[in-house]
Amino acid sequence: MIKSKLMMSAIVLLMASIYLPSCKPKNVSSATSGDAAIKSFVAPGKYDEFYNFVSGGFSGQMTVYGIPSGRLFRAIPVFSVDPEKGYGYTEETKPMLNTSHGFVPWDDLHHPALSTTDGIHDGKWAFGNANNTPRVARIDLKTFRTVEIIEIPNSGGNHSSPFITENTEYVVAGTRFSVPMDNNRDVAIDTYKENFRGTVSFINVDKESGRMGIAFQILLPGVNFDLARAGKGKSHGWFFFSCYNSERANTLLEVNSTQKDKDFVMAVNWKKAEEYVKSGKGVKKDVSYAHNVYDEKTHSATSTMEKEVIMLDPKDCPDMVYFMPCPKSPHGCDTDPTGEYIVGSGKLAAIIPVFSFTKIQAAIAAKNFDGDYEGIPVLKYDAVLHGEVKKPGLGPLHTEFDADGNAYTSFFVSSEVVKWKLSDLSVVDRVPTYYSVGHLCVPGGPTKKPWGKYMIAYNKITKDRYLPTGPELAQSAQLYDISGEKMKLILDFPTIGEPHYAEAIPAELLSKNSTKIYRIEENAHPYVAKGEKEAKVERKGNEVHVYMTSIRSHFVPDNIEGVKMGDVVYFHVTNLEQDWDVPHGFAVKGANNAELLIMPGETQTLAWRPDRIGVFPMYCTDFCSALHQEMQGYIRVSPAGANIPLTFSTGKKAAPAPEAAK
Ligand SMILES: [Cu+2]
Repeated sequence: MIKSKLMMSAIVLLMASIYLPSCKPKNVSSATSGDAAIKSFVAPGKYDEFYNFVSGGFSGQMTVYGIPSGRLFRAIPVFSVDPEKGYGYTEETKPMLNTSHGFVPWDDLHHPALSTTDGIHDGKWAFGNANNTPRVARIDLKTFRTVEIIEIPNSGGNHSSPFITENTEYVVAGTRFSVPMDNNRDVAIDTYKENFRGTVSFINVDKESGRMGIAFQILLPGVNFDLARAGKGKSHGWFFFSCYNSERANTLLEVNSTQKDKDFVMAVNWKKAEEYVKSGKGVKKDVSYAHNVYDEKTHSATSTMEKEVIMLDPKDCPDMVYFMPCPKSPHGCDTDPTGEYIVGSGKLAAIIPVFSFTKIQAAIAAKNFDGDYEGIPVLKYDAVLHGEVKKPGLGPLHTEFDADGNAYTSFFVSSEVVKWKLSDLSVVDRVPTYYSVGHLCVPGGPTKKPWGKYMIAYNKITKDRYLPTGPELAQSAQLYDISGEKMKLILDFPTIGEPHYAEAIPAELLSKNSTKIYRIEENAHPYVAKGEKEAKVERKGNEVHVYMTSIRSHFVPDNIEGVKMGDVVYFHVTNLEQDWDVPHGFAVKGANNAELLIMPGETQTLAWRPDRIGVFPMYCTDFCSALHQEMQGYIRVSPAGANIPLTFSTGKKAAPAPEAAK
């Protein structure tokens, strides 16, 4: 009773801290260091030192900023359609957003993860999670494009994702919402405790191609999984997941899931799980989930429905899963660069528990259990604890590390970042954030080799930090210099959507591999025109396929006649340029779907369904040359029964369309 009253007052405090505008400290400008401008200044024409991959939260995209300048370079469309790039609108990219629920145009991306080899950033891929309709995406860091998306079955909100193992053997996906499973899905919500279960999925990643596949899932009690980190070094082979709602409440969670003093960090021995899968302990489950892959040779995506996953039940697989008590609704669950320490962060806690991997192993060997939770052994808190960071702040959320044995923990409620030492757990510095920081990023912070130098705080509230822009304000990041003893705020920069989590990587690891063009001779798109001579228009029933080319500053063909009402016109536009940074665009009047943006050597397709007769202009939308404005054409649409032959031309008399194709 007392505990729950205390908890209520903590919640009231938390609410107050969210809504009180008076949280702005006096003399804000004095919080910025005197040489801030020099430290974050990247002169015109100079490069940034790091790429910062930031989740776009509810925008469903990932954004890329330069550090230390805070300049925005790119928004990478991942789980939402994007009118700047045509992603999700072109015929080639629509399959990327296909799911077992059909086409989903907008999702919620929370956590980027950058691939590692031997625990160190390798610059190959970025992964991101779709929170709402559970999926994991892979982005190719040569092109900064989403090339694969896999849906996660038996999941109800993919928050605890996409965290990766040391050699990117696996990407994990833990479900936030537990859900009813198998054939027992139409159940009363208040049968939660009997019928709802959680899962974590291990998705394997091919070392060379990066191609993903769900290796296995683990069936778990109906808690909410929040975040996760793989072990590394000595703890390689283990994965740690924070979970809350061990009360297994299904309503008013802000009260009902905060009743217990401690929830859990779950430790999974995934090497052991692999053995169980090999020895046939897994049960095949009938499911249906989309697996979407973009092929860079055909410039097209395919979507395949997969039908099966292997499920491991800890009941049949002893020594695979353990719970460790962790105070007050844990969010962050972070392993230090050595892999020895696992830092839990209870959202409503006033201490930070640090677990020791060595002690976890000893406690497991000695069966030093505090009973079980739904059949899974619970390790004794004191037996696995390295120690607690005392009085660090209120509401620890997430921890990153530098290479010098320091940890940086964000505090949402007290709106600050606290630096502490892993060796003796002493607090050595604290700085305010403006306001209510969520995750942090130290370049390389989750890896074996933190690059350090900067710490970036991603804040939930920006009230009064920028010029007002109506009811919705820009969310923001704040950059701190951590090269000295004291952390120094050096820059604010606005972000797109909610900057939920981010990773940063040295620019040189990516910039040298960046794709400049697609080679036209390697273009295997079924509707490519590899030169103007191959440009043509073909009719197949009511489909009209335009094999169109674009090069500065004209289309071939640029005059098309013979289209009739009821036709669907597919403009397959190949950009013939073989020069870096010369995209062309394509738009036709009245297109309900989209426009196109086509990279050098690429083919993209716009499907156009004319809704009236007439002559319709079309033009290039990406300013490509001095005569960009001249890059235009016309397409004529006649009545359904008209006798106008299909013809096409550029700069000469119209040629008839090939007879054979009619
Ligand atoms: Cu152009």
